[in-house]
Amino acid sequence: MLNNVFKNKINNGELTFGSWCQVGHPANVEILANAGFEWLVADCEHGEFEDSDLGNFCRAVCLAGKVPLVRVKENAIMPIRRALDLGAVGIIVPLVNSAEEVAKAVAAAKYPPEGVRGFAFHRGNNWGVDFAEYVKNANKAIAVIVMIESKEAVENIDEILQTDGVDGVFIGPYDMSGSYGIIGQTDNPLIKEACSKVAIACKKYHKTAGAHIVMPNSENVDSAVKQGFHLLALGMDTVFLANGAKQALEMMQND
Ligand code: 3PY
Ligand code: MG
Repeated sequence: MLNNVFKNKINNGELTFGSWCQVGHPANVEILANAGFEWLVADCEHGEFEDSDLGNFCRAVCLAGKVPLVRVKENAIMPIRRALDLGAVGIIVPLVNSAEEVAKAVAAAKYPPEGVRGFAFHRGNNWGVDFAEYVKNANKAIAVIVMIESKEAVENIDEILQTDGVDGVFIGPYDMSGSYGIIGQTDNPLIKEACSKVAIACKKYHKTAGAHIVMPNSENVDSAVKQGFHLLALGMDTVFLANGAKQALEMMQND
């Protein structure tokens, strides 16, 4: 169940595309997996996901041969433990602003002695069948990614990336725009400059540079790749549905 394929890929700086699910139904996973995304994120911070949806989310992602990741609802022990126990192979932790906060997320995600994760039988280790194997590999194989979504985090990017156990970062463009006082202006030069600083720091410290491009188009995806981002989440189930529906109606109105 747990292997190093995803983590090796991101740590090697390979370009990889995934997407984001806000609706906690496995059908959305199947649809996005069919489209070809390599990994999918369950959004427990802003999406309609309960803990009880996460097992089925991970099941559906694995059945489709893709990688299940969870954006936990907050930087705390239990949401991180639940996501991993239910089968996530990586966690994305929102609103991390300092090295201290990174250390807290890392501790929650790692078994002792590196962290405080509790030992048990759970879906992640095949309900105990693969207990020993899972415990042996988990600290290495599970990706810990923190979200950079504020001016403070951008200012602290060096200490954030130098914290033990963090694999990389993910830009949250909307929170970032709010923090810079330009709510929703995700393409504003101030945000681009902040993203560039983050990408350069990731390169310096050999960490994964990720970004969520909520409303993807060829320009913003191309620009993120050129800046050095290689872990790219494109869109979300809700955005794809809304855009597809709107396009169909516009087509009829233009006829
Ligand atoms: C943000 O834009 O703030 C996000 O968290 C996107 O996932
Ligand atoms: Mg955010």
